[in-house]
Amino acid sequence: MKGKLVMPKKLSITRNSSYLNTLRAFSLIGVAAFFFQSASLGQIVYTQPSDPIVVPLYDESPIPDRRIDILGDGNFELFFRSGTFFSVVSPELSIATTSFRGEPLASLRFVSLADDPSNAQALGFGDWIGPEANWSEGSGLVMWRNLTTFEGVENESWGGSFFDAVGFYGFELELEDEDVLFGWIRLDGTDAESVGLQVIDWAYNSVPGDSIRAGEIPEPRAVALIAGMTGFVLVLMRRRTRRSR
Ligand SMILES: [Ca+2]
Repeated sequence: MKGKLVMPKKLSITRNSSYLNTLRAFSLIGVAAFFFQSASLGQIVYTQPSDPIVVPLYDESPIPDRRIDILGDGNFELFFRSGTFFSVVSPELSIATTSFRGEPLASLRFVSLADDPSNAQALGFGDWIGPEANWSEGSGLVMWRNLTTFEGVENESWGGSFFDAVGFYGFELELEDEDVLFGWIRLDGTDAESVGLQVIDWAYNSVPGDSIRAGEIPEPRAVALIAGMTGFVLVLMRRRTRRSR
């Protein structure tokens, strides 16, 4: 009850200063959004080829279109291939093992399974890729197929982190000045039996040493700015509604 008597007097003063506050807060939010974008999300460099890069079963040797130029500088950092190892155990039994691997062409490490450094881990969307990950060097297995032939009867089996899955291959790329960049490559093994392994897209954080989340892509600056402004206007409207009551 007391408040009701005081309110009309204060209202005009509050309103004037609230307009000033509006302007101040508005510009502050804009500036904050701008810097937030430049400091974090704006540093992600994303590449999506027009078509997925397909690594079929029984790929004999690496060919240029399966090589990945992560930085877009004309040099390839790694390639994905499949290769088959035949072993004849006895006249009745033979085994053909095809492995799909990521092969570094630069100083590149990959996120591996915690209990098996030869296997690449299929990271989930949003997983952090940074210094703390399980890093392994060299060739990383992403999926495999075993074809066993026993007395003329074939038995096929598949496995590996990316088999029948879409996941993120996390990498750490060491540059010439020994700075490191973190990034991800999206691999699709859902059509492994019919198509093979598909390289969908990739991204890296261009700030050396800064982590990236699996699947993270650059967010347009304007979107964040508009989101910030919209939120602020909503708060303002609520305040006004409350005051005019
Ligand atoms: Ca490159």
